[in-house]
Amino acid sequence: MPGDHLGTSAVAHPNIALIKYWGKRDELLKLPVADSLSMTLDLFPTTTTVRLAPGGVADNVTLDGVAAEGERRQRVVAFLDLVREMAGRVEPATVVTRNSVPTGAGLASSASGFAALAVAAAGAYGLDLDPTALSRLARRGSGSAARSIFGGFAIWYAGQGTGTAADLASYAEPVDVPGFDPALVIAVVNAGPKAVSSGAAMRRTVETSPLYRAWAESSRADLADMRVALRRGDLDAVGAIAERNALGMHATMLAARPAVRYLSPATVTVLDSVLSLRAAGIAAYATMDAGPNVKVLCHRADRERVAETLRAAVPDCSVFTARRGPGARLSAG
Ligand code: 2P0
Repeated sequence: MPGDHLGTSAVAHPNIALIKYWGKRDELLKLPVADSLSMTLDLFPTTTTVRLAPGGVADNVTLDGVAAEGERRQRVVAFLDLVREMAGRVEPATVVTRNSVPTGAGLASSASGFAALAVAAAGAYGLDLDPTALSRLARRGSGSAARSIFGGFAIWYAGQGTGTAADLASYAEPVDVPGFDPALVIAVVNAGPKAVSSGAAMRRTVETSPLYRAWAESSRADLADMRVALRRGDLDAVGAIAERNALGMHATMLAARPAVRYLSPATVTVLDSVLSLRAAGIAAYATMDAGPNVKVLCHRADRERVAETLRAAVPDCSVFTARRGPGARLSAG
């Protein structure tokens, strides 16, 4: 309940992009250069509770049991400022967040984090927002969070232009593909935090990579092909398009000056084992985000075989198997 002394809690899951978001055209509004498309997972939820503190002097932010400081805290405070401005309220809040995914490891903790915070903070401050407005709000915390408002597959529209009109036009919505329920096998080859944040890496790529424009163009074409492949429920086509889109994104980063390289030797070993699975007739396709970990899309019937192959390829990696999961929602805390 808004203003309840126990606070308002929400849960959200990370999403993995099949067509990547990489690059903003507006840093403040977090407006992307191109549309992207993702699958929300059923693993690694983030639970966030927002409790108003009318007598307090400042926001209090706890992340996985530790008081957040510096830039991490500031990002949450700036988000709460936005919610307060929308709600015409001024009270500070206490925010408590629990992640079940290694933070900062390219496993989309900021997507589940800001999606859960958007739902919880909107509830706590008494904002009545529909899912589109929640998606737009979540985007202001972290671009990819716009997609975690929805379960299953979601497309996030870049919108056009600048300013308020563009802000209104950039949100995610579900892509309805009822019969399509693949597995995503996740090989965590390194759960440590990344050396370059995705925000800084995107900026450097847009500003300095000579390949960036070409990638953004080809990503638009990939998205059109992806929508057709999803509608057909064609896992081979979905996987092939997702894999080429991800490799293209990493290529444009590698061409940035200085290069942004998230992929490690273990990543390449996993990519080789994905190729060997395909050579053996198993439909398996890889995608990688802002980190060395690899997510492999496959039929659910093949998930054990794929997981075993990845474990054998990199014996000290951790392997998780996900499928499509739910959208962000209020929870009991
Ligand atoms: C994505 N990634 O589409 C892409 C692919 C990583 C690689 O969205 O600066 O944390 O907060 O908007 O959303 C990671 O970037 O960046 C991301 P901000 P975010 O999932």
